[in-house]
Amino acid sequence: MLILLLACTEESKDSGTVPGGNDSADTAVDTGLADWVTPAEPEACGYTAGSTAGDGTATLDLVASDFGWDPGTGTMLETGLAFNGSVPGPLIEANKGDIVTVTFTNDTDTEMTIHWHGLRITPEMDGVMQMMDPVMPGESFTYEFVPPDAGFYWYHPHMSGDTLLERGLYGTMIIHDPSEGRADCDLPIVLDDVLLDEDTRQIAPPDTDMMQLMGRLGNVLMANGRALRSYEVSQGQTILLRLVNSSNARFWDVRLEGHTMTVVGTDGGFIAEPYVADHLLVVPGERYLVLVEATGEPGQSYALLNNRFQLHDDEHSDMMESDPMGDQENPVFYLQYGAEAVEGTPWVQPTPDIPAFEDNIPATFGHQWVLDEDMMGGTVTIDGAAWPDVPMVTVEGNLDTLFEVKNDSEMHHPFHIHGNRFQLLAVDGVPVEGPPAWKDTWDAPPMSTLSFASPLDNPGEWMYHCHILEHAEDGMAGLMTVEE
Ligand SMILES: [Cu+2]
Repeated sequence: MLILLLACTEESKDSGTVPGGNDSADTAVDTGLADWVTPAEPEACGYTAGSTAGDGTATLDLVASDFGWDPGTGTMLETGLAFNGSVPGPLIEANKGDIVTVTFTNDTDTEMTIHWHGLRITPEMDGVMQMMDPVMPGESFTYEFVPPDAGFYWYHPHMSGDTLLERGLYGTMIIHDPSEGRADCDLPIVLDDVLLDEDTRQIAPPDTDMMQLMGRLGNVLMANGRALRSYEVSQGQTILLRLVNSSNARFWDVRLEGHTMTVVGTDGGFIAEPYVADHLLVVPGERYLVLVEATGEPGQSYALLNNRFQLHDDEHSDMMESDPMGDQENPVFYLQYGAEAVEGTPWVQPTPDIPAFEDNIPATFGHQWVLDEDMMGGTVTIDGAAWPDVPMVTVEGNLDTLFEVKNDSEMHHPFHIHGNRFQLLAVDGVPVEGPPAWKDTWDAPPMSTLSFASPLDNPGEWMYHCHILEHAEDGMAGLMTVEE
């Protein structure tokens, strides 16, 4: 590890891409690289449902292609990619139980599969390379699936994820429950960062082994593919923020200036008992549904602010980490209040019946995954190996089952399991607070053990992996067979 540390220090000194704070005193906006970024014109926020056909189907053509996009610097990204010419790609909306048909065409020069993150669908349609051939450049593949659960999900390529998501390939999905209420402003927000070369303002090439081991932190923070967006709201409205973290490695720790954030849902949809959060940690791949009552002053704007999160434990953080955004709180996007107050639509919280495992810990133990770093090899491992050598985990299906993730490394890892839904029960044996909630992605803190449970009601062969995309590409991934 000493060699790697030295390499890291050297890199930080030599690299021009690590500004070490903002020395431009006259910039209006205090971001790590504020002088690069121009705030966007305010855009409308409304209730967006409407693309469902209403006949039990939702159909979409999805084309990945080269697409130059502007993250807010005024410079188009030459190596940019997009679905249907927008970053994020099109919002896919359907009702739970609908037949969703997505005809995907790959107009890039990179083979890929598309993964529907969080959906409990069939393994054949899950979009991982173990279950399907990659869609080659110039070819198409039709995904067809039936989302069983209402919630907020997202889609992205599952091969070369570390480079393809960075370049712009991701999009969101809302699966509605027709009985659910609506917010005046229903706002899906993809939290992402991108690492730009300081001189060219183009996507910096993934360079060092250290970046691969640490995960790539960007120097521009974006909401929906652009820095410093602003959304028009009015005092009195209800706002539903649907947050998803598509970053390669950044853990977002966000709060909303001047407003109360009430968590009304998680990865697997709405929860029965909302709770207030002063700030919210959103790890790569994770989602939160946050209700905000628009109590701000007419004419004012309020920022969603992101705080630095240390990916390493205290002892190793200073040595290991260099966050180009610096240590300060950075604005991500703004809520811009109009001049008039309005009478908003009262929020009606859905009341899903989520069985609480915390009161009923399963007697069946499935598996304990062990996450670690192979310091000599400079890589990350699960169960002592890297993909494809991680041993297969086989568990009985349709049986309440307890699992553990034991993180023996000095770094946080966001752990994601495909195909089934889980409840986090405890960290180091201490029960987690809060109402029962369905999750497919969690933070595994350094030197800690997570306990979680699932009914395992979706059989098949499923991937699990760290959602730091560099780690996933480096082999921090395995397969679990959930038997019929
Ligand atoms: Cu990891």
